[in-house]
Amino acid sequence: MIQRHIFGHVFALEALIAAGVFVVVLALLVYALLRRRAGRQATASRRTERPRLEAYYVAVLTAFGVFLVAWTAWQNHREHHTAERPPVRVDVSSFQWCWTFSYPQAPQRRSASGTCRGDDLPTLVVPTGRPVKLRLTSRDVIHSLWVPELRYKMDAFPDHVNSFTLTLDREGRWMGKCAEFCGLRHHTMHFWIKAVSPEEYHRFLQGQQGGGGQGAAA
Ligand SMILES: [Cu+2]
Repeated sequence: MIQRHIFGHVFALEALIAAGVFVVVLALLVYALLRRRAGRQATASRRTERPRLEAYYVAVLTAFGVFLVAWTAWQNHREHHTAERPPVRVDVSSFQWCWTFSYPQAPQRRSASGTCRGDDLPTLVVPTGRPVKLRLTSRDVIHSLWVPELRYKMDAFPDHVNSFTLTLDREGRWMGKCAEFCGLRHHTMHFWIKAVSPEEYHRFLQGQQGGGGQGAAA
């Protein structure tokens, strides 16, 4: 299952429900205003409580909340527990203020790296059509790996490894950022995530072995 499709669907459904709630609340507000104007002779109700109405209100809100939490958790589970081929592994290390990406399949584990200064951004290269397991950590403070277009974000903690699996179904390049304020140059912590064909990915790893390393597929 493709990650951005799953999270795209989650976002679409939640936005739809939020829009529906907004329209219903707005309609009730307009109705109340018009009704009040129409009935100028009417006196205001003195009731201070409507237990049954409030119970309905709580029940509907609870139902929406439980559904959204359960459905989102289920979609998350689907994404992270795919029974596809064994994943390709990439180690991601964040630090003030950039990223390194290491490929354990390549013997020398060289990292395609940039400095995060100006246009010199590191590139995370992944193959298309295969699950890629990213193991994410930090060398100093808390960072957060965020790829807005793919709707993916996960925090990077020092002395801890967070991992997630993503599968990209088409070739392309997307901008990633740090989503956790981490100091003076937090705003420069950008990187590219680039999906290439399995053949090109293989060549990229071979290039790593040769010691090239600096964005052979960037
Ligand atoms: Cu940051």
